[in-house]
Amino acid sequence: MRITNLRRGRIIKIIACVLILIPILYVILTWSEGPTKKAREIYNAKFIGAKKINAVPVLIEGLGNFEPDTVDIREGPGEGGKAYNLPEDEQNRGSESEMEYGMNIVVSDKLSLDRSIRDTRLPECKHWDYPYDLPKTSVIIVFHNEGFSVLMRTVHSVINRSPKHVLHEVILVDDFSDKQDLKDKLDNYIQRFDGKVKLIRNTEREGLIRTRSRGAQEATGEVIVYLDAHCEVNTNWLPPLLAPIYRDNTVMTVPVIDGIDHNTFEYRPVYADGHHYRGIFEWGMLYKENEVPKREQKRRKHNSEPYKSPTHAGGLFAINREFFLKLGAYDPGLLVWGGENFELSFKIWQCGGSIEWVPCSRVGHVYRGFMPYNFGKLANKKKGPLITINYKRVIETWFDDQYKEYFYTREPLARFLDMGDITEQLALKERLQCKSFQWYMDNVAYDVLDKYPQLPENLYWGELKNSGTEMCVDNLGKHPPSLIGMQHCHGLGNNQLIRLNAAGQLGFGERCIEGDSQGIKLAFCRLGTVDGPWQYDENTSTLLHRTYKKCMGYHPQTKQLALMPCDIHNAYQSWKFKPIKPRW
Ligand SMILES: [Mn+2]
Repeated sequence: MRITNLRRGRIIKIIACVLILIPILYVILTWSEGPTKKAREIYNAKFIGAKKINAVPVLIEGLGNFEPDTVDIREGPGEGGKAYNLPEDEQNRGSESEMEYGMNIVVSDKLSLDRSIRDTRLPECKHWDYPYDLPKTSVIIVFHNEGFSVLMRTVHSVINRSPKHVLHEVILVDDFSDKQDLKDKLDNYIQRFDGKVKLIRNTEREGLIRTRSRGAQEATGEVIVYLDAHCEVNTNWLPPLLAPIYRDNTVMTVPVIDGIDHNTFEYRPVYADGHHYRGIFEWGMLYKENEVPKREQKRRKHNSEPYKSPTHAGGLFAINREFFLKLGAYDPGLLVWGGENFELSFKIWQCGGSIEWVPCSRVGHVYRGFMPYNFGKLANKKKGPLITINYKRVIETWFDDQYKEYFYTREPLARFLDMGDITEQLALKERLQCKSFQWYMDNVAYDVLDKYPQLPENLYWGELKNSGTEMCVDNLGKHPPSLIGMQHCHGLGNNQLIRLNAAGQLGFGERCIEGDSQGIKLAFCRLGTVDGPWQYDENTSTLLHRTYKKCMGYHPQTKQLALMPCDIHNAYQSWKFKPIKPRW
């Protein structure tokens, strides 16, 4: 009896000791995280007593701690994110500015730089408390010949809608613009921000990718946020973007993008209410989005919480600066624009980090009608399409061999491109002991193969030449669905590069060729399939549509391509795949 009592007493003592030791150990272990942690404690001290501080966001009953107390109600053109239409006598000038900038600068000039926009967030977003001592942030905005008012509205929205103690600086990086109003006028204008807005300029054109890396070098905040130069950030956009990085500084976060119309500057959501999408890709490295799969949805308690994403569109994201530089920033061998979003994404995931999209952080972005500038001298240095060169560097560095084949199947000419030297990139991958692409596909991008299955090899690829006309099948640069036609063979690929794969799919790039009673059409390939109805017979040179049991042929009277009863003696039904040899 006594003995058991004694034992019981001892057990209680041991438990008590353990209970006391755990918090002490916790403090010791977390203390060793270094000076940033200590700085955080100081900030915390200011806020303690006012509200409980949590390392992770907490959903509360009332308004979240960073929410503005009042809603910004303003009157005037474009206020509330409404569309603005020019009076008739200014419409010509407006159209001209659209030709010059890819967006209507005359409209933009009419709207206040401080205009209000619709709060497009889920209602739940207003009720999150975030850690008060979020990391100091540098917002980096790269621009080249941007419209002055569009650029400045981006800056105004950041200043107006970010917590002062978190926004460390806004860095404008000018990639060698030549527009007059981006010179002295800009220097003078930013004086009003009392040093919070800095401007640095390239002395020659570097391209978006290198200019962004330069911004990261010059920034002094703990976290950097990249924005395009034609954005408007929405209510309380920054804290939700920073909270996941506060928790874990290897997380890169991405805001959900809203659209700003390039003609009327109307602000409106791109995505259906309450539905979440994430970034994926197809095997030609075109960026795609997919509704967040169940597996990822289920991991979260609330629909407004961040979710993991395989990749991102490229322009807008937040990342710990040290982590970004440790990953080598962007591969300096990437040229101008394109593929850098994939490079960064694969690198982050495969080398120990992760990407989260943040529904409560909304940023409006002007989608331009077209790219209003050329690549200048930058394009002269390389032979072949710049973007495909970039993709090749990225896939040769980060893909496993099996997946590289899918890319070359989809982009057969890429094999012939000179991608430059990737030794440094491979060394970085080795040094950081990054995981395989297979690991990434299994654990992160597991929804990609559902939408874009592995590609069967090409049985034939090149131009498809008709013996009767000596002309080549050409998609005429149109968007699907549309009839395709014939043009003189030019041997350059582009709109004449056709592939027939081992599963009978005939296509241009990511598009498919289909045939029916109306003719031969360019069509969207059915998601999740890589097969098709076509069969080429080398002996008879005919192209059979197996479903309709008819052959593809040219109709000399209508000058249209059509499905017709097969006739092996008809030269207009005789086709030859002619390999393309790039001239770069
Ligand atoms: Mn943009």
